[in-house]
Amino acid sequence: MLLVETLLPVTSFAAQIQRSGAVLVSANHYPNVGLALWQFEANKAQLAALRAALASAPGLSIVASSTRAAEPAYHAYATTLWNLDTIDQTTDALNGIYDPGAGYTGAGVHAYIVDTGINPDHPDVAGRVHLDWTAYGTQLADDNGHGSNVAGIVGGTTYGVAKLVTLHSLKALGADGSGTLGDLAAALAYLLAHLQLPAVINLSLTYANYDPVIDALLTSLIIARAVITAASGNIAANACATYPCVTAGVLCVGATTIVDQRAFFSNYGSCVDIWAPGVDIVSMGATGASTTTMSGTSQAAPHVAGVAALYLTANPTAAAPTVARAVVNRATPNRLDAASLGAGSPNDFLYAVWSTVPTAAAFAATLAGVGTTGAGGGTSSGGSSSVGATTTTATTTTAATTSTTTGRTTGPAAAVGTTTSGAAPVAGAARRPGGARWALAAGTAWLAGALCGLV
Ligand SMILES: [Ca+2]
Repeated sequence: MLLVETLLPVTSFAAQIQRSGAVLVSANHYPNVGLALWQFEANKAQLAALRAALASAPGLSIVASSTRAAEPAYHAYATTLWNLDTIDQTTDALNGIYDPGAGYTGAGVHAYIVDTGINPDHPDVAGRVHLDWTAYGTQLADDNGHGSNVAGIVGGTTYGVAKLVTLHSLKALGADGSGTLGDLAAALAYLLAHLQLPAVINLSLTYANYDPVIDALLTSLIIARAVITAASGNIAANACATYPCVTAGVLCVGATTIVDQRAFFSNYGSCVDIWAPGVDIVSMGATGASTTTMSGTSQAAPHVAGVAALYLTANPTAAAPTVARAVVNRATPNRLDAASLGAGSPNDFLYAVWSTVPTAAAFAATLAGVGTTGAGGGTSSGGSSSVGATTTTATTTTAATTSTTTGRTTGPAAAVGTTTSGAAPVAGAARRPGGARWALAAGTAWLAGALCGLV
């Protein structure tokens, strides 16, 4: 561990990190406890440049690990992402933490993303992506962005539900976000022959008519112990007419908003099994370290896939129907605005916690205090501005597809604000800067770092 004292105006930290060439992966500010934490990834040269630039600041620290981090003993992630924040609790009062519970990481679980491809180079997933199959010649990587956004929700280190899952891409959808039922069937047939367990399969796509071949393949995959999640569709209609969501054994997922209402575009009804966040979801983009913000039941389904992967972390030999039932049974009942859900819909919202939820004090205790002044009390200047969102966003507004083609189910963005800044503070947290405490999915030439301090 390296420790460097720093002194720069709080508001310049994010820019300073980016000027050094390092990749800023998150920024969190907890003004009522005087704590700010920026997480970044940098190579050695970038870290040296950052260290030099911050060389004269007391009360702030850079903590870096020169090796790929081992899985932390305990997982509680400070986050400004509302979608992650909300699924580890039973109300919509966000607390700035996503904590699926100790040991629940998705490590060892294979998550298959049948979509437009996955960006294998994004630092959020680098080293954990396998580009298994494509229906598009030599085009393996994501040429659309939809698949990367979806994959990041399942398993991104920053953006994801199951942060250590192994991701597999099956590119059945083209650059325009649509594909043929034949290509979907081919992808599923490939999966049936090459499935590695434990496994989840996410299908953020819909088609309008029953297809016996695809249904048979899905059933076979479920028997083979793959847990399958699918988007309920984005046409604000009864999901019982939406395939493959309606296929028996497939977890059919509807989309909700930050205020616990059905997203206006989300399909609904008795064929929906569970609800999950699906509006203004920030995740990784198709190129480099870019990010995208997308809305749709396409974004809701991978949250459920991630929670299933968390369950499989601890229950790797469970049958797929057992996992699906566990996920639905674990959901928070009657949390959502019932009037918004649509006729026949269950009122069950995804809950990601399979073990004890920690107290805020327990979370604070896991932070490694470094380079502080006034340990246990700290100093707080108060009134510092919070760091803005760590992402460059682009909202995708692709509508659902119909008829005989399959298509991604990212729908139009709703007019609901994001929570990428001003996250609720960690109540009762000690005034101590945090340390690096996440698993880094980058190569060995990279360092994980956290710039933190009292503000
Ligand atoms: Ca939370």
